[in-house]
Amino acid sequence: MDKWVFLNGEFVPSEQAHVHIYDHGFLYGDGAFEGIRAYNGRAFKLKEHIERLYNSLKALWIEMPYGPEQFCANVEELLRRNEVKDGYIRVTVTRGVALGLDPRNITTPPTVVISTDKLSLYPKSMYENGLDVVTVATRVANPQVLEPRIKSLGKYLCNVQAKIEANQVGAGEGLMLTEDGYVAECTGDNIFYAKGGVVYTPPAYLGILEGITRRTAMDLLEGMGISVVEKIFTRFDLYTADEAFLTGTAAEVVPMVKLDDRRIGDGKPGPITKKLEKAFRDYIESGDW
Ligand code: PXG
Repeated sequence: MDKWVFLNGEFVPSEQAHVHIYDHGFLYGDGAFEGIRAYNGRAFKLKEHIERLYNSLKALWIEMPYGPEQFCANVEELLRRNEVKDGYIRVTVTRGVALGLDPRNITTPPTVVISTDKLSLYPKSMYENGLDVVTVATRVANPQVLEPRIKSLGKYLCNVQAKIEANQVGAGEGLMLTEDGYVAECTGDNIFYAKGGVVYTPPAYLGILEGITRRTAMDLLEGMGISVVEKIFTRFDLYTADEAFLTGTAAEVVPMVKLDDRRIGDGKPGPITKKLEKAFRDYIESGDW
């Protein structure tokens, strides 16, 4: 057997972990997910991830038959069974099974899948040299249409489209703007820049995902005596910034050295970014999270 998967209340061998063809997640993108990192056998910020998941489900009106504590216990049990040390945990919850979009037709509990996997690490050069980012045409969803704070499956169609756009021009990431042209976030990362020793990042209400790594970075920066201000800004602020970086579960903290072919600062990872990368690494190693 390859490994265990948690599926609808049971631990099953991965080759037997199948989801129904009429699952609402599959048919309509009707569900929510989380991507979590495991470090040294423990899920990083598990409580925060599961709290965000339950908030997503609440907003989507998907009712879980058990609470977040039980969910966390299931994740931890899966980590033990699969003997994961450093890896990736994928959590997916959908509304359940029914053909037809009317949720009243659903007769099953929500579909719950938890799986673990190896983490495909980014090349070391990405951290050493920094990322080349381009602005993509695909905008983040307008909160009047699709609330971006819900980590919903359906919303990620925009992010996949944005990633394709970035790939097509060979960029490391795609910068997504709001409909009004304000800087929102990248396809799977939050964005920060520093100017005059102060760090800036867009506020959550602008229409971004409230990243768990974003919060961690903000706390670590404040702990180092560096102010972090949430404000609305445009690409001009990034073009003329001293330095910039991205945060996310997959990339952790990664320098961003170019936007739309303009060098940011001197085009090298900046001192605040490097300090934060080290603080993040130390924080992970401390295990005190
Ligand atoms: N913005 C967006 C749009 C994201 O999808 C982040 C910011 C960073 O949030 P966290 O909480 O990770 O700091 C994300 C995170 C996946 C996957 O399966 C996607 C994310 C994280 C982990 C896995 O592609 N997105």
